[in-house]
Amino acid sequence: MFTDEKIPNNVDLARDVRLQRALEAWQPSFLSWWRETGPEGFPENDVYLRTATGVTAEGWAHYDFVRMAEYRWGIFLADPVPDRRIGFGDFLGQPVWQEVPGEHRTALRRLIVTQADTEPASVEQQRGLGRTCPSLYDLRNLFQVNVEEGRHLWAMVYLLHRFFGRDGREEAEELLARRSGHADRPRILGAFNEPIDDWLAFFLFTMLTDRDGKFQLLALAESGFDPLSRTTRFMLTEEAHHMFVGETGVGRVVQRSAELSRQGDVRALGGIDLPTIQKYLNLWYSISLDLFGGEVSTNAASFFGAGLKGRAKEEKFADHVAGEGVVTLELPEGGALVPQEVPVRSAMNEALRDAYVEDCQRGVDRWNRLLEGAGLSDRLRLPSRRFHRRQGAFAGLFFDPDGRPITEAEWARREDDWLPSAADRAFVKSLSPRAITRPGEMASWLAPPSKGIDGKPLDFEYVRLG
Ligand code: BYC
Ligand code: FE
Ligand code: FE
Repeated sequence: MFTDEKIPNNVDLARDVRLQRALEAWQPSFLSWWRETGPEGFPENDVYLRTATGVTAEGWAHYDFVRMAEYRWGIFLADPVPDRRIGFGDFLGQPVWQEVPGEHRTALRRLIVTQADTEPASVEQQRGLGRTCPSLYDLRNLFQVNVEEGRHLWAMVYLLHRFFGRDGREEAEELLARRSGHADRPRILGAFNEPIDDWLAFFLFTMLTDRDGKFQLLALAESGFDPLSRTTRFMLTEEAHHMFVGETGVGRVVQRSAELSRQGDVRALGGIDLPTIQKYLNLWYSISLDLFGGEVSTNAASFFGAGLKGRAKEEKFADHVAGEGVVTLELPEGGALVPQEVPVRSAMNEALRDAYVEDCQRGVDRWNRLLEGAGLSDRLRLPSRRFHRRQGAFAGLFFDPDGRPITEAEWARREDDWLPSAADRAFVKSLSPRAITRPGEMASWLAPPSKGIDGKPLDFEYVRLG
């Protein structure tokens, strides 16, 4: 039996007995899923974690030592906007929905389930990383990300239980039954079935794949279904930290790589060379681009028309109906890239991808300033969006990182120059034979962060090992 105290919430859970029962029935399954597929090791350790205890701009985060299994996964919706109206699509200007409109039920459930599925998937993917953490600070950040992805699952399961009746409850069970990378019951989207076997992959995942999360959540925050909008708006405040972990994580690897390159061979000195970092970047960027779906998508067009999923920061666009007009996309046709006119609504995935690419570029620019500051002329860069795609118009075709079409034979010849090879992965793994858990100590291959968490010093015991 849980109470408001055990599950912090601002949805008046105590007063909705049916919902409370449904969530109570789901909670033990969640906890056994967490034990089975959540972070390996450290189950009894106190971790210095932030917990959401409200939604006000200041002070929603409460920091304290908690054991992860006792984390208070809460249910929070951002405050309602008075007289909120649907901001785009065919129902532009009508009051937002507080209940699910019957005709949009299937589409909405599908959007929510797809979003929900990524949250536990990422926890599963990151399960083993604690065993090779580069510092106690990083270990704590990993666990922070993990418990918050767990909370994001709770956020979506709340919507399924509260608004979708029996099939919502069934979907909530399924969310705990699928497994990342499983042959028969994999997670829904490609990126969430890829292994994250080392911390360089973790940092690129939180930089690039959590950033897909940011843009998908921004698009869902525009939704005419108000509970989804309010839930995702609050999730976005947590997402910022995940991307911070990724961007600064890669930045620290780049920094160390630059320092070591002035002393000699980076790998021999225990660092990760820039070409290897670039290959990891190529991999996780291309996998994450796939998460936006096809360049031309009737799904996206109908989500938009129905007012279910908008564009990131919809208010910045001039035309919120987008009922007519075309955009020109360069798409493959008969072995060449040909400019094609696509109805604006059918190109909504590409519009969201554009915003994402721009945001990624800003992060890469910051890494490059680190390289510049270290006096190096080498730079990192985002590959072409055509490179290594498995979804959308470029899937099944072959392009080099500049986006030039190549043959399959050339791809096979060059793949190991562009994506992490088995040897690269083995090398990165070899740098972390064990967890580094002495407070303040850092692995050889990354620079210390510029500051600690919540004003604590770098040598703070973020995870108590005693
Ligand atoms: N992998 O019309 P299309 C996050 C499927 S991340 C596998 O082009 P659509 C997080 C598609 O389902 C944010 N399948 O695509 C990050 C469709 O299947 P059906 C997650 C894919 O529907 C880190 C078919 O291909 N949130 O929060 O316009 C850690 C044709 O699709 C993929 C969301 O995704 C793929 N990559 O767009 C933790 C938001 N891409 O109908 C958390 C909700 C497409 O033929 N989801 N397909 O069976 C959506 O809005 C849409 O489902 C998508 C796809 C944007 C993902
Ligand atoms: Fe999340
Ligand atoms: Fe996240």
